[in-house]
Amino acid sequence: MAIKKKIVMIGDSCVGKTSMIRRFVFNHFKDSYRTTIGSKIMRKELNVHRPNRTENLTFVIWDLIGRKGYHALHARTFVGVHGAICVSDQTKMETLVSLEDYWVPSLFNVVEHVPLVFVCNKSDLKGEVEFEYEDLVNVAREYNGNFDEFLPTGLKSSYTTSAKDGSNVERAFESLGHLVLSSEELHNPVKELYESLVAIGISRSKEKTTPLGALDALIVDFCEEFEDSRLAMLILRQEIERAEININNPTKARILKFVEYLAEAEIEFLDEKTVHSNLEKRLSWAKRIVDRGYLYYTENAFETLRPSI
Ligand SMILES: Nc1nc2c(ncn2[C@@H]2O[C@H](COP(=O)(O)OP(=O)(O)OP(=O)(O)O)[C@@H](O)[C@H]2O)c(=O)[nH]1
Ligand SMILES: [Mg+2]
Repeated sequence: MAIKKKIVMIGDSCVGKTSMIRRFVFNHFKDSYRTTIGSKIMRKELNVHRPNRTENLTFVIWDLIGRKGYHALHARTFVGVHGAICVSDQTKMETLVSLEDYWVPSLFNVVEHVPLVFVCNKSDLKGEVEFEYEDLVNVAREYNGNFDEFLPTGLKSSYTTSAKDGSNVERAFESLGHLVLSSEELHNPVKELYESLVAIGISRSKEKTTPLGALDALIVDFCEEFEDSRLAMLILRQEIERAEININNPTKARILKFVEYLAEAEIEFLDEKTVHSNLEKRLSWAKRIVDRGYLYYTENAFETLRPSI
């Protein structure tokens, strides 16, 4: 029987998370860049050759926006994760630092000590390299102490990869396959409940007065109406694009528009009273956003104005 495992791609914007999935699932590469709005889910089956038998493993791969600050969205995505691919860009030192400072701690806040595979991507850009493979191995060692002993000869828990020319992409996923099967735990409902409480707690307590914090809260609030987070994300993506929000740098004016669009979308599947109370609640969050004085919201128009002084 196929074993299903949820894994997640973590790492800064533009490091190549989506490109690695695209290479692994479709064996394809695109030069153009389009940031991942919210999260996206892909599936891929792989055979993992264990010492005694071959396991048929289905990876449910969650692709995530790499913009930092979406604490609630990230925490929600991390619930129930069995492993992660931690992606850095070998041409940008700060992307390696981020894994240590931000991404792995955020993940471990929700799911403790799941196995990780570390990659420095874009190895094809040889002339622009800012750090060495050994630097990556040193970071990986901090978290993956003895994980390597679960891997068969030839596989590792750190790689230089290129989504562009395909090198080591499949091996990185295959290694994670071995690691998640090795660290398989018995089903533990208490732990799962705890994990979801942590995620909800993070979403409630977080900073909602910045545009990013408010958008983060709105995304998670909307998702909570849905059992099917894939469908929720599809609607969210559509409404985010319709409101012309730059997900990496959202503004108050656009978020207010987005809140209206969410209510329009909800009319399709919720009763009028709930839609109205959701709208009131979300408007109150959006109105509290402090936009550092650059943006003004007027009743009739959503305009971006530069202060005259
Ligand atoms: N040369 C080279 N370019 C790459 C490689 N992987 C990704 N890219 C490029 O880097 C850019 C960003 O790639 P994405 O996969 O969209 O990055 P991401 O991490 O998903 O970014 P967010 O969704 O914003 O978090 C795109 O223009 C890709 O074509 C690689 O291995 N080599
Ligand atoms: Mg992406």
